[in-house]
Amino acid sequence: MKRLLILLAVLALTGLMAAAATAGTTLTYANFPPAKTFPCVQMERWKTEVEKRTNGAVSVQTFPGSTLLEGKNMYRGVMMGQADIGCISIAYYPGVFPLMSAVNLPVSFTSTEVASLAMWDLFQKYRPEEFKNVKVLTMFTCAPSHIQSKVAIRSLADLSGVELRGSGSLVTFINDLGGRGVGMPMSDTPEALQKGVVKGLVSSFDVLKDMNFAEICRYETITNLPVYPFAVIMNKAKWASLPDDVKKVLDDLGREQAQWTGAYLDDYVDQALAWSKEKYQVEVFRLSDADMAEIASKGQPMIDAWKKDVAAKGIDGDAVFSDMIGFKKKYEAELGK
Ligand code: DTR
Repeated sequence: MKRLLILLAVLALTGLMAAAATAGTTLTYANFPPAKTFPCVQMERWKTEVEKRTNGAVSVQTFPGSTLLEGKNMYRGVMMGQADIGCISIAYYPGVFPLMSAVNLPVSFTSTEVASLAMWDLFQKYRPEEFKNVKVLTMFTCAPSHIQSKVAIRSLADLSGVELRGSGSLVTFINDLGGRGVGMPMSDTPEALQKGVVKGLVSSFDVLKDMNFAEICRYETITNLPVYPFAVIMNKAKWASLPDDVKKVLDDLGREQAQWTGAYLDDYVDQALAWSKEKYQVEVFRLSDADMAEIASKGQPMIDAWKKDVAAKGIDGDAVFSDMIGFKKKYEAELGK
């Protein structure tokens, strides 16, 4: 009797395993900000496309809102296989991705679609060492960053001593402009705002709506500060285990997904600002020409500092930078953005 039971159990298990094998592969995909935000919107679009294009051979299980991995442990978590796929904000990892941090420099990107395509091309051209531990599935950026604050910043003088949350080059920028930059991931920002640790943040306007920051940050100052670069990365062993036809589907989607995300966000930031004006009557300030010139004057030293920093890591910053500007101009002309 006991033997029979064991036999039955073994048979049942084998049956289950066979069913799992025919059902195909499930990939887990972790993301740090809440489900409504654009990195998660693009994640759901990618899931839909992958499931469709592999005819269901691959299914993707998504984990938004730091439910599987958080902003700062995303990279390690994907390398270790805690998630198969993860979305990282490059600015949250200072010094780890020196070459691709070029995209976070003040070069006046005005369109997310342009910035995302330029980023993708830059990555394809250099295939930088810094990503050798993972497979890169796509890349994109957020839109240009602006100040969103509880206190009115009508001029740079008003910024003096004001704590604002940022990341990457934006922290340096806030400090250079007289404010106090506080570095933290987007997902920690609501609490920091609530507790008064910061009086605002510097980010693209999508979060006014998606994180409901418009409710607490009633003042928006147009600053056209840099975009933040993102990468969607996959565990290398998991990638290697995929059949070639699936790999092809994922590879073919890389550039398309970058463009889709950029185009989505370009539209969305305008909608988010309009929504914030209507729902919370937020005020939007434009800085004087003199203040905008002051912001522009901080840009070159940051670019020079980046070039010096990457040179120490064996990267030809001049070449990378001029390629990025070349891609930017090419897409600005092509897309009329
Ligand atoms: N501004 C960057 C990137 C960013 C823009 N929108 C979102 C939404 C969710 C997470 C990150 C971002 C930042 O502040 O991290």
